[in-house]
Amino acid sequence: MKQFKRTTVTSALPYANGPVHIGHLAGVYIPADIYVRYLRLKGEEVLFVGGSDEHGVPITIKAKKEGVTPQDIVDRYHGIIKQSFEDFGITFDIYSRTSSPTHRQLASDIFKTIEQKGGFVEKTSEQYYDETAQQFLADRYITGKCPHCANENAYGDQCEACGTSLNPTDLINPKSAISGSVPVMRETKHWYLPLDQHEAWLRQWILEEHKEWKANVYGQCKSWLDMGLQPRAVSRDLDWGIPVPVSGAEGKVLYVWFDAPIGYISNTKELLPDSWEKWWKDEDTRLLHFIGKDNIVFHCIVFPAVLKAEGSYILPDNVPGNEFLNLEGDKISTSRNWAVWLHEYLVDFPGKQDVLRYVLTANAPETKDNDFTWKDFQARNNNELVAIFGNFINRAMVLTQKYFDNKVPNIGELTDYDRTTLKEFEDVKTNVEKLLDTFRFRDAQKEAMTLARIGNKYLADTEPWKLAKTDMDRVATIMHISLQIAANLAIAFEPFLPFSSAKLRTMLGMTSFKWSDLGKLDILSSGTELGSAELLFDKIEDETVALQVQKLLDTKKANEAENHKASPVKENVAFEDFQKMDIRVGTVLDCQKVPKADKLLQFRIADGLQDRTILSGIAQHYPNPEELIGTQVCFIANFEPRKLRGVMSEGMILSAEDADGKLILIQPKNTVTNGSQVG
Ligand code: B3M
Ligand code: ZN
Repeated sequence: MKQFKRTTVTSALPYANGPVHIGHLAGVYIPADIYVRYLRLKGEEVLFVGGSDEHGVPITIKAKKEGVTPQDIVDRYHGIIKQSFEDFGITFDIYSRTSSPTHRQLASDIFKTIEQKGGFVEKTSEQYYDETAQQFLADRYITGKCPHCANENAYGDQCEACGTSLNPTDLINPKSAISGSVPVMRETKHWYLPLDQHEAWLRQWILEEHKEWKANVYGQCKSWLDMGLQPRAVSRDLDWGIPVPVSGAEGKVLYVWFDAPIGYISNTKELLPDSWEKWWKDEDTRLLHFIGKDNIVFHCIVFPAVLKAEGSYILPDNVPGNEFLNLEGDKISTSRNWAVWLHEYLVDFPGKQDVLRYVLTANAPETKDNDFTWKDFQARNNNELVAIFGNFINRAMVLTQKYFDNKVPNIGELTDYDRTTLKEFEDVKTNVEKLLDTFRFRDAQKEAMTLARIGNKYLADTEPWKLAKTDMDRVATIMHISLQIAANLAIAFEPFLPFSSAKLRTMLGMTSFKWSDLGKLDILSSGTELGSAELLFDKIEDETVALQVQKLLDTKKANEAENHKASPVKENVAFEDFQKMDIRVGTVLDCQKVPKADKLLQFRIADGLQDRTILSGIAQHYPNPEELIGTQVCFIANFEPRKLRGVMSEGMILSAEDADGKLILIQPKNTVTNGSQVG
């Protein structure tokens, strides 16, 4: 493996059209920050670059919706995002923005260089144009009827009702979202990056020379390359962005994905105007991009092709891309407000940044999508941070206070048991390093946690509190070792839980510390005065997480109410057809869950004839089925009988589906005779 002199770490530039949430943190910023902190602790030369991505169509749409300028939008969210990262201890060396003058200049320069080298292809094509607003329409700005599901409000790039991705020309009755007028086709010229011409070296570089990339990243690259690369337009007809810096390009801006990754370089330049180039142009620099899975193609294929076409930049050595984090089983969504927003979390859990960092790392979507649940958050806090980590530190501190006047006691003769314990925690260092070096942060954190487990076991096995009456020398050795384990924890957890590590270092009187001390037994010298013992973590109660769950349920309800449009009315039916249906009322004689079927309830219905059994898939909506006994329901009496789970179901019970998907039985308000027909 090549030895590098320094590392440039970038993390995806979030769009400044909304605040950041736990998905961003888990997928990109925490892993990047852990890695950077680890390198810094090892004394390596590293630069961590972040910033906001302030161009692109979604920002202009949001601005239009709110009646403000795109600049207003990005100013607002850039501030919020930057603050959230600071609050969560993401230690960027610079966090700037793509609207900065340095960035505009550099992105323009790079475009010009490529253009002059003949690295683009110019092509004319037909695109929708709004004659009223006098502008070309981005895909998102065109709405119309979806050819697949007939949704009237599909967008030019996607129908959100059926999820199909579309081209603007697929839409039936297209309309401009800006003026409402019917758009016309008009010719427009764009600059294309001929990715097809880059395919050969990209194949060699990724598929042959970077087999060590994470399987999810490598796999996605491979499938793109295997499909064959197509030229990609790098300009757009839009009035928000960096103007295309060549003549004949009036009204055109650089495509957001062309300029955004250049932001990594511009932000470095803004921070280090005189020495930025060594971070981007020196072959001895290792470049790493931390990103989420939807950004893989841009960082592994498009941006490297841009850099290669320009000619003076290094390419990434690795792109540790993650999958997605879901929230309570659903995809996180900014527009549906289905998220845990970082700024809101801090209002509800002040000072608990590390708890979230810990849980998100423990659950990081490193190889597949993962789920964040409040229950898991609570369990990991209570059962791991409080019960293992916090408990060990607290015992070590309290015992030292009690027996040694709050000073690190002298170490005496080691027993075999001590030596076994020490060996175990020396191994932890090797393992944690191996895992961090290969971007396996969840396992690395788990491994670091074994230090606390070792510490707890050591105290439990040696029982210093029992020896205190007979052998204070031995107690001194035990506490000396325990405090060294605590100091090891402070180092090992600095990358993961920086706030708690700092607190712990103060408690242990550690003024300086470095990664190379990890695994050692002489981090704290005997006689060192300890600080006062504080709780590192505290228990999170059921009520607290219940409130968060309720908050999400409220969001869900609000979304569903907003989105639930009654479905279109079906084709007309003739009266005779309706009459074929025999709908009746009956009284529930018995109702219970069908064993081993989550959804089914088995009803016994008095129907005014010989009674009947009907199975109905509403069990999840009626958790106490016995409460239905004695009430009346409506059912289709002549519904073809069918066997379900070995039981013959003789009819179908009617229920309505509420906006939130809940099924509610149709029940007459006043009691009617069993067997009465509905019509
Ligand atoms: N803003 C997309 C995203 O936030 C985009 C990343 C740019 S990285 C140069 O997912
Ligand atoms: Zn559709």
